[in-house]
Amino acid sequence: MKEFFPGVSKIEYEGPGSKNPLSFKHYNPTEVVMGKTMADHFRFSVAYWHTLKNQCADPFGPGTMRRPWDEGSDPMEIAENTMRAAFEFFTKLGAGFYCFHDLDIAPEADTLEETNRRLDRITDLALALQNDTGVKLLWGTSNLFSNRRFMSGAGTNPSPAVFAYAAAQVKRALDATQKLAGEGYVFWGGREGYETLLNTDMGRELDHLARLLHMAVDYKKKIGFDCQFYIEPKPKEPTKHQYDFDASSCHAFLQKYDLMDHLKLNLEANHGTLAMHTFHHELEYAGANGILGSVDANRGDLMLGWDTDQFPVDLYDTTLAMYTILKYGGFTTGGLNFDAHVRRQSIDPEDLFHAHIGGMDAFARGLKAASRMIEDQVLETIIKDRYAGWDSELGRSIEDGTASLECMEQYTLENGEPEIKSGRQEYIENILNEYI
Ligand code: XUL
Ligand code: CO
Repeated sequence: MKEFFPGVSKIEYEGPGSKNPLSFKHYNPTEVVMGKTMADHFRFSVAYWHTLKNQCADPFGPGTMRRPWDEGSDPMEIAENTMRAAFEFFTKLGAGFYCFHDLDIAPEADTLEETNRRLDRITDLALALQNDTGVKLLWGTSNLFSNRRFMSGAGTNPSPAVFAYAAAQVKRALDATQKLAGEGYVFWGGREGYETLLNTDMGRELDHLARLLHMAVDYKKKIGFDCQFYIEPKPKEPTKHQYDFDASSCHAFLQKYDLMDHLKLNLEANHGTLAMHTFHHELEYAGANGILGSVDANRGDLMLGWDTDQFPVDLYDTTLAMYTILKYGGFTTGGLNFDAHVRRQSIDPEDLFHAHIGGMDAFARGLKAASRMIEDQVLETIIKDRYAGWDSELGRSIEDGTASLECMEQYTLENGEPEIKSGRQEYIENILNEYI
């Protein structure tokens, strides 16, 4: 069998002293942190579309990647080679999971029938490779944004025939995800938004998007497929405005359309920052509202206004992300999917390993720092103390709804000017830095 990464053997944990760039310095899959192995905490996943398929074209030039699995002229032969290269990569890296769009693994043909046949054929191979290696599917999804038929959206398209095409594709992608025992399924609204409101019926489009999700919920039930659904917020790109703007707009959408029991969020760091939030904010919002599901791990660039999908290496970010994920109980069906690609100049297949190793080590350091903070109850103590007044008679009467405006007036007349306290932000930031 052809080896696609001949210069790389299995990546092992060698510890912080190691000078071997193809080793983990911090991610030790079997090390137990707060009662769970690191592998179980993270459930690291490789994104098929970036790591195997992204040739890194940009608006000024075509892709720069020349991958050995991309050679040949028969699209299905390329697809099969790509799948074999993928599993060689997953196992050498030691990532337990992967994620794909239907069209990443099976190239789109001229008709839906032929595309479906290709998907059936390639998922046979994926299933065999999953069984051989033990690598699992974290989630599947459908690409409802590349083909020109989806230029005006999929579930939100002005044409019901395009809606139907998208729904047909979702059905088959769900079948494929079930066949591969995927633990989740993601809906990222790739073009579910608008370029101009001058030609857009926003209310109707939102109703239609909800219909697509309800159809998927019904179908999942019908085929007896037990997986978690997620929607993935992103504020813009490719459209000027995407309806799933951020965690809170997705939350409002799920509530309005009675979908709260069926979907959680797949939060992507770079999508959060495009929405002018920190990744930490998006995780906290989702956690506090019971919809924190899974994570697309990456980072943006402060100097650029688009989705750069870089590998996460900022320890401040990974610490606060892991702190929040641990605070809300850790992943169940979700995991950390590296929705990230190497830079256009990083053309060696080996760069794919350096990128993932860096991301995994950065999250391992974040986990260790976050777990020490939780053990010492640093932020918990500070926050508990800051809100202690709410455990008093006054606080409880407000929280349990028994107090009225008249009671508040009575209390204030009796007690006068309230005592105010420092928020101590700088003090807390200094403590945080000691843990990082
Ligand atoms: C695009 C993006 C997607 C989704 C899956 O910005 O993040 O790759 O994660 O469709
Ligand atoms: Co993503």
